[in-house]
Amino acid sequence: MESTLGPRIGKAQGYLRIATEEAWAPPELIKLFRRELAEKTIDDPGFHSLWGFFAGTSERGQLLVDRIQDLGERRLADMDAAGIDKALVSVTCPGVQLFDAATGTALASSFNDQLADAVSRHPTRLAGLAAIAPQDPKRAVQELERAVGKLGLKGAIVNSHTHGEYLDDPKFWDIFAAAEALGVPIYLHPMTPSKAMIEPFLARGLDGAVFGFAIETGLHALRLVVAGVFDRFPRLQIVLGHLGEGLPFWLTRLDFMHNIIVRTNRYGAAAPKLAKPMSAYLRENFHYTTSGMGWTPAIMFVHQVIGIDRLLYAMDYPYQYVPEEVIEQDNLPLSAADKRQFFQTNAERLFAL
Ligand code: 1DF
Ligand code: MN
Repeated sequence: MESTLGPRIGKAQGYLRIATEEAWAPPELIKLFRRELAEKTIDDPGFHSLWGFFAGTSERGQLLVDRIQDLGERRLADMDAAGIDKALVSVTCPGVQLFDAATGTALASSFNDQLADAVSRHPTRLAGLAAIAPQDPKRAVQELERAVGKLGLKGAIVNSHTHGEYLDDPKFWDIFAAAEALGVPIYLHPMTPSKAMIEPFLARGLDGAVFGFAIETGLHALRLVVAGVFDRFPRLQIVLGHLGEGLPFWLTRLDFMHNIIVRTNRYGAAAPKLAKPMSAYLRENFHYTTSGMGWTPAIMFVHQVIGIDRLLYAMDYPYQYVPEEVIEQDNLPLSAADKRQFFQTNAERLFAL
């Protein structure tokens, strides 16, 4: 099938193209990132390794900084040029999770107000996910409820670890309870590996989106599964980008090995017996987007082992603004019905667009 990108061309294709992992940085966040890069008061080696481009003057850095702040004409023009009808926007990683609890909580509500305001100016082109600060779980729940109930945002984004902590710790579970009750998903977006495991990645420049992101975030997702989060919250939906950070490739091995672990009770309460095999949760409680992975064989593998109902399009603007990848995904060897689910209706259903 041919593809012609351009404004609103999705309609001519028989589907709208909805991109679901699209980054935004409020100018205030860029200012705070730059201050932290200079002053180094926060002990997060991954942040200091990767985020230099926000302070530097490289061509890629400049382009990213220009594009990522915009929620108006610049972004819409780039969407038009790549044939993207609607972008589900979220604050870029690590977002408000970099800061202390009070700062992160205050920033989250300010950013959510700003995002909702931009959506109200371009309601057909933009939708948004809420920023929340897990550093203060109680306030995070309140902000999620406000952002969804009052501002019309469509769920929340969490950028993997928060100061080295993972959401499988029960102190965070009220956030899952709230998301489940509201019927909104949580997008588990990558972050550089936490301090406890980043060193061997840093030593060879593998900590960022090249690989470290996937290890950190895939681990986080599996920690949720084996902790029993989805036995407790069976309707909770987690969204993973980058085609699930590699996890769909692991389904049968996870089941085989995890079964041995729980049968022999090797880790006691840390790895409890679950109601279902690990793969069942990865099929029933997760959705998978193609952010940064516009590659036909990998997408078709996830289509085969997970299924069309949980596969969604994402670009990862502005980090991977590659219009050719939209053409590749227009030309996936899928039926017209599956392609419409992939680009449009799965996102509309999952995020209540
Ligand atoms: C990069 C990629 C940076 C993604 C990101 O946030 C990011 C990158 C700072 O290429 O450096 O979210 N990503 O999702 O792939
Ligand atoms: Mn991203």
